[in-house]
Amino acid sequence: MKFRLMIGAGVLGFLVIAIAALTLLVRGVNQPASPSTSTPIEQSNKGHAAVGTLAITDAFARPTEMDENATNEAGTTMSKVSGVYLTITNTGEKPERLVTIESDIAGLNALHETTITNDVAQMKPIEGGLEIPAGETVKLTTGGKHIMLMQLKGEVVLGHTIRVTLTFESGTVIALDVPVLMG
Ligand SMILES: [Cu+2]
Repeated sequence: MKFRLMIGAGVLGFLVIAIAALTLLVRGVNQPASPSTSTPIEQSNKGHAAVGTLAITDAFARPTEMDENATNEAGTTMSKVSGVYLTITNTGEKPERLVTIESDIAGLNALHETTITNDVAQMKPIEGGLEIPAGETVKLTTGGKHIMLMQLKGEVVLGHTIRVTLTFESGTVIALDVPVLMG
């Protein structure tokens, strides 16, 4: 029994080293000099978290992209942005409201809504937070409501995770690691 356990540990150790080496290799090839404050994926529960009667599922962020709308919003020239998309489920008996969003990669984290007028997609801030009615699920999607990451402190890199903290009006705080995917 003990012997078997030791073999298991040996194989696991080898796998961990092999994966670490591969990760280094891939990162080395893809981003030779890209500055980033996000961290590589290491948690298995990335994109999911639950506290009390609130659950976040299927969270993901998109890699950094240029945003033409930033010109209108911030009154500055085009800037780099990213978006976070996720599903919030409220199994409680009272409505909840997402009021504050923070992340380790952006200086400004805002709730946005994309609307299409005359075939032109436009984004505008959602004022007053986002309500999640009792017993319901609200989805933040590409092309719908979403979290906009602005004033980026570094690149949002494909394959890494960013740390996002959601604060609700009730005082519930949910922190989760959001994987960066091509959504
Ligand atoms: Cu937006």
